[in-house]
Amino acid sequence: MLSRASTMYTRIVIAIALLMCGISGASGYSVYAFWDTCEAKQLRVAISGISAPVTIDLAIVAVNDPIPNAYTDQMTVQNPSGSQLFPLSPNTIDHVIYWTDANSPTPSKILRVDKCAFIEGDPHLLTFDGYKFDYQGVCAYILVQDCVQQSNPSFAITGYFRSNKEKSPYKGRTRMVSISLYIEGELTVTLLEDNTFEIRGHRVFDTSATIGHKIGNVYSANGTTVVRLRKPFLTITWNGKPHKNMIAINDDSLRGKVCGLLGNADGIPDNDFVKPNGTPAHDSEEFGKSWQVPYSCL
Ligand SMILES: [Ca+2]
Repeated sequence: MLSRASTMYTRIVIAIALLMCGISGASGYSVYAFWDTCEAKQLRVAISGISAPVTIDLAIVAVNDPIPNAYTDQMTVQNPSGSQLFPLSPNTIDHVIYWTDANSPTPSKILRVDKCAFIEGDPHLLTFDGYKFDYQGVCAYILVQDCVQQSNPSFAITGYFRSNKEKSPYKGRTRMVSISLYIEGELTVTLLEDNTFEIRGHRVFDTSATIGHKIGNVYSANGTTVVRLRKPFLTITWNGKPHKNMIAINDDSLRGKVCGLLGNADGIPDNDFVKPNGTPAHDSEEFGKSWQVPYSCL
């Protein structure tokens, strides 16, 4: 295990040195990273598809950090897969993570850790830009969607809000009970309250599944279900029973080009309360209703 460099300067030099080194080769397995939680400032790096233990070197570099922050570390994973948590800079949410190994020493960029939104409880919401509000809806709502083609979005993620009283679904405090992902208008993945999931309307009984070639995959373990999409490059993390959901956008091209209850991800919290017609909402009730999915209040 490499220890962290003792000074910030040394950390940066080591990180840059790691990024610059290079021997050709291919690992044959997958390395990916995602937020562990929005607030914890921790990144989970995972390796899958290996047939023997592997060790990779990581360079974790904070971007747009008032205090330059970068460090290297190392992780070893036993087969067939595993993950490890790494701390991030407390000063910025933007990071770039590179990895190398003996066979692939040319640094590979995992992702730029970007925007993270959060929904939990009854329900409390945190937009991608950090605006907090509560909304007691009882229908399905657009959480985030492609807003460049708002009438025909390339992707949309919706959440179903329902009362915690089963016999009175429209009374009492509510929480989010399922999430649906639409790709090009097609219902592609549904995450359910019991942490099972469906792909294109069909229940999946395995703990992991491929959504489709070059689209992404889903896996579920220990009460957490994760959807990793390649395009758009985002991650949905769902804990059904505590009704917790996190969506991380790891694609710079989506900055300011999404909309829904979780805002526009342009870095400005104050402009997140905007309705589909582009006008600002006065309160969370007006805002929430404006993003209601038509005919979802059965
Ligand atoms: Ca914003």
